Amino acid sequence: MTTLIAPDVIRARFCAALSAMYRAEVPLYADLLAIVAQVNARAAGAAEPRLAVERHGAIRLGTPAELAMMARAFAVMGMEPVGYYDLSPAGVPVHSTAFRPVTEAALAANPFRVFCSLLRPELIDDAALRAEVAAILSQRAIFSDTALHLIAQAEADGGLTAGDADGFVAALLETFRWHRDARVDAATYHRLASAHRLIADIVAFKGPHINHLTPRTVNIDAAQGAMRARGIPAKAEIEGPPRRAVPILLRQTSFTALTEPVRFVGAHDTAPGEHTARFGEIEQRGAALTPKGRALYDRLLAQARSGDRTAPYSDRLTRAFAAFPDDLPTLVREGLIFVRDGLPITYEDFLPVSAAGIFQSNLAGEAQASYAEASSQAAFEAALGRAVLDPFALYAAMADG
Ligand code: OOG
Ligand code: NI
Repeated sequence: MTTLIAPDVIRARFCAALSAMYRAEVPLYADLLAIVAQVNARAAGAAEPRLAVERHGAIRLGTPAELAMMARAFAVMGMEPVGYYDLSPAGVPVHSTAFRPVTEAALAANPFRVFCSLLRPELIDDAALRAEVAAILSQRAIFSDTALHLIAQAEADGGLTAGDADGFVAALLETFRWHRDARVDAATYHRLASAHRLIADIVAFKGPHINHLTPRTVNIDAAQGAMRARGIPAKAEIEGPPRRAVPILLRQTSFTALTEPVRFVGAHDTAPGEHTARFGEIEQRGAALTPKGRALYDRLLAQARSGDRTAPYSDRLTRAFAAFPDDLPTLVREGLIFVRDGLPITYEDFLPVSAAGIFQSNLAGEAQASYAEASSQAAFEAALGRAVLDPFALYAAMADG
């Protein structure tokens, strides 16, 4: 009898391999990890075992077929699509889900998740460019034959043996690797980029290079300060709720994406191109909000963002969130957070406004116009080949009564 490896173990191996690859490819990310480790070591609660491993990464896919296969690859690692995020109101032509472990045991074993976006070509106005994008993407294969074979084998056998799990991790890692050689010439790249820089990032390359990884910190304000002190170009604002006594949801910051050399098809080595995509991020997580709490969060965030523009954003945010209770008994009594045994349940998902802010800060100079097209969870799920899970239902199942 052959022994199959637990999906949690395959996910942990994949996360470790991805982290090692990204640290080698993006040395500034290794610096960021060192800063976060220092900040966490100084903070109370540093003994927490899950702190050292990355919490998430992100990729951007071009076609429904790529998304459907990626969902099968993540399933081998015990990761399911949770939530639907429409980024088009923020002027980003993608919609997304998060592939993540969904049970408490799986989250505790290894919390790694991937924010995964799919291009919405219907948001490209120019019909000729839209056709060109479809033609370019129809010609690319982002998974190796070995990866495809092992995904099918895992599905047929209900898992992978130790040796095959290692083969799977190594093969899938190639899909996430950066490629300096673009698949298009410089003129095509610039045509894509002038429609939207993100379209060039998704379409012009051999695969969906991992565009960032994100360790967890217990003090994001200190980590942001430490980044600045080291001269790392930190994003202007921390995304999400303000600093609070009882942290809620998710706060995030990042260093802005690096401009890196690329080689376009037919280009001479004397005229290198460049592309800006890869960055590093930090996150701090707090309590998962109930639908009632989330509605309050969304309302107060909108208030802060639309408020008096002459005041600094952080002041507007603090002022708006004065209306969000900040002590555990009130949060529980008013039904704003999910709790079990008196403790908040940690938020394990993402926030669409924050995600848009992370995208935008890495698209320097990109206009912020929003797309008028309606969101399309049904189209996303058709591409995915299944429905996404409802995050609120997952938290409700973990909570008391
Ligand atoms: C994903 C941005 C969203 C987050 O942490 O909210 C994200 C991307 O840039 O592809 O990762
Ligand atoms: Ni992120």
